[in-house]
Amino acid sequence: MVKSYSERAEVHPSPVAARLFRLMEEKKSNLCASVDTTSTKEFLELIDKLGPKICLVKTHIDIIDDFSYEDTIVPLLALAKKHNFMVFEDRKFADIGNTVKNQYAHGVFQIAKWADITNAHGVTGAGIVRGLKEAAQETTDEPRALLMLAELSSKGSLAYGEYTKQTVEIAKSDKEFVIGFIAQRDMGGASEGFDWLVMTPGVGLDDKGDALGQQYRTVSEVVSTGTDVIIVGRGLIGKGRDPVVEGERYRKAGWDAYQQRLGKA
Ligand code: 5BU
Repeated sequence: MVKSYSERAEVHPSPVAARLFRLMEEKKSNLCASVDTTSTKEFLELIDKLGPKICLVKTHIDIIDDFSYEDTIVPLLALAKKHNFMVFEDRKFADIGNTVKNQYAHGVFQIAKWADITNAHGVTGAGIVRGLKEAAQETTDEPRALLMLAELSSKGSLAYGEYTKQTVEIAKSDKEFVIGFIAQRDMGGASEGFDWLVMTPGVGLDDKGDALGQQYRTVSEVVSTGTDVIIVGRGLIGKGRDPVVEGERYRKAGWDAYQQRLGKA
């Protein structure tokens, strides 16, 4: 039986996952907006428009030309409060534990200070989880969480088979800090007591892909194969699209697909 987001919130060992599940239920949204834009002004304007429709904002903070903590992050956090969404920096850490510890907490972006969630590749082994967790603990009293990159949406991705399996093994090394995966489908774990969140990029209702290897699946396809949170970028904010209209369209599609998975629709 598929459990509801609120049932999962009640017993989840991670306060980050529990909070996310609760606000998903409150806002009736499993939509994460990937706001891949290069100016702070546009970034904040789009997020303000999409805010009511989403549970999560996914950032690539290093693509913003005029980034500053004061002018980019402080207003982002104000919008997160105003619209009640959480923040996920799609940093894709991929180095040894000691290096990612510095990359997560320091430098220009200081990701550990403001992002509720970030993600990491398993390629360097389980030390990456320990390094990131230490950085979080040394940086802030706020709860932080990690997603492991088990699968990717792009054509020709090398993350499959044994690589994916071993990445899932790494996730088991920390039940509280690792809340789940970026993946294209359910990654199991329930029989061993894990309740992993699966977030899925490469979701689009109008396009099949792009010229650089991206591949899109529909909302109902991904939710039916185990996705908890749909990640949508250009489907919401691409050229010629109205983010308010598309935000509601994807929110509704995601919520309807979730209801169907629960057997309620
Ligand atoms: P799009 O505009 O919906 O194609 O954007 C997808 C976003 O998700 C973009 O920020 C990518 O970096 C990110 N992404 C992805 O597309 N596929 C993956 O497997 C992973 C991340 Br991991």
